[in-house]
Amino acid sequence: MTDAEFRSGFVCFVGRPNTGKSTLTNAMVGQKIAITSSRPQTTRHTIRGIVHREHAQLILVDTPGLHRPRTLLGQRLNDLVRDTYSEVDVIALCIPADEKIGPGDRWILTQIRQMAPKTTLLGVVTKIDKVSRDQVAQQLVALSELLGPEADVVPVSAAKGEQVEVLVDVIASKMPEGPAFYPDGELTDEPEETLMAELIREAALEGVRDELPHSLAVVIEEVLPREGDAGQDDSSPEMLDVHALLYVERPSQKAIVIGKGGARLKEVGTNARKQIEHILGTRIYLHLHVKVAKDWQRDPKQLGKLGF
Ligand SMILES: Nc1nc2c(ncn2[C@@H]2O[C@H](COP(=O)(O)OP(=O)(O)OP(=O)(O)O)[C@@H](O)[C@H]2O)c(=O)[nH]1
Ligand SMILES: [Mg+2]
Repeated sequence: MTDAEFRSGFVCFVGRPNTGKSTLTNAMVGQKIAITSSRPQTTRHTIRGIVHREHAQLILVDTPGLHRPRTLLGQRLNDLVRDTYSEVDVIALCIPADEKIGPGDRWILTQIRQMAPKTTLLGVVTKIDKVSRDQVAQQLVALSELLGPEADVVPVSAAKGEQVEVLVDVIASKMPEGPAFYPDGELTDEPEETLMAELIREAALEGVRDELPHSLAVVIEEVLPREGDAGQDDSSPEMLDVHALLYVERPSQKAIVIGKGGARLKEVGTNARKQIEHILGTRIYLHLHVKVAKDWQRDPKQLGKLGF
């Protein structure tokens, strides 16, 4: 038998905030490249994850959750997602198994149909470990009715790794024939500084409530090799000094992020450092500073400075 044809292409995961898009991206890639949290609106830029298989390469585009925007940041994120619709081969609409399909989901579908009427649409029911089999079946039917008879619907649990490989196969089958876009082994095109900033933000999101998650932004200021640390031994691992700024919108938020006697910030630093070292394979020393950038989510100038 001759080699089966190689397929490659782009798929974007879209859905309301908190529906498990980034967790699914990580599960399919097999490594954490996108941060996740129980707070909605965790993802703030499109993140490419690359899935390598013998006969296919999939480029997953994880996108920010979509909802009616309340700030300029929200508007910009929505625009960003709409822009990606036209650049992909498949759009996968993610709906959690444990929440009823609602107006927010229908609004997203309308947007997809307007922006990319010809793009292959796929339904994904996420978080199936949270409900009974019956409820999964009901959600599959409901999603199928929403998307119409042409669209496949796939149930998946990224947390438990259930059906992840099935989803890879289904998406691969919808990709055009063509060569790989990325070299073997490359799992993302995220710059290391972005990954670091995101892992710090993820650690800082842990345990904070209400408006604060939305008000947090992280910028890496400087990454410097630690001088003299290598000592005489050339084989000793490199050490990096990473200087990061955590932006919040109000002084009261700064106090929360820092915590009593700096305890919270220290914990954030420890957690983020472990994750960053794991991903980069390098020892790092994290210097975290918290700054107030008043109402940056609504301020075009500040948004620009923060990269939005
Ligand atoms: N039980 C369970 N929880 C999940 C699963 N997938 C994601 N979650 C949880 O759902 C929450 C949201 O996950 P994310 O992956 O950050 O969701 P998202 O869609 O990327 O969210 P935004 O970036 O804000 O749009 C987190 O607390 C995850 O741990 C799953 O398969 N099972
Ligand atoms: Mg996300």
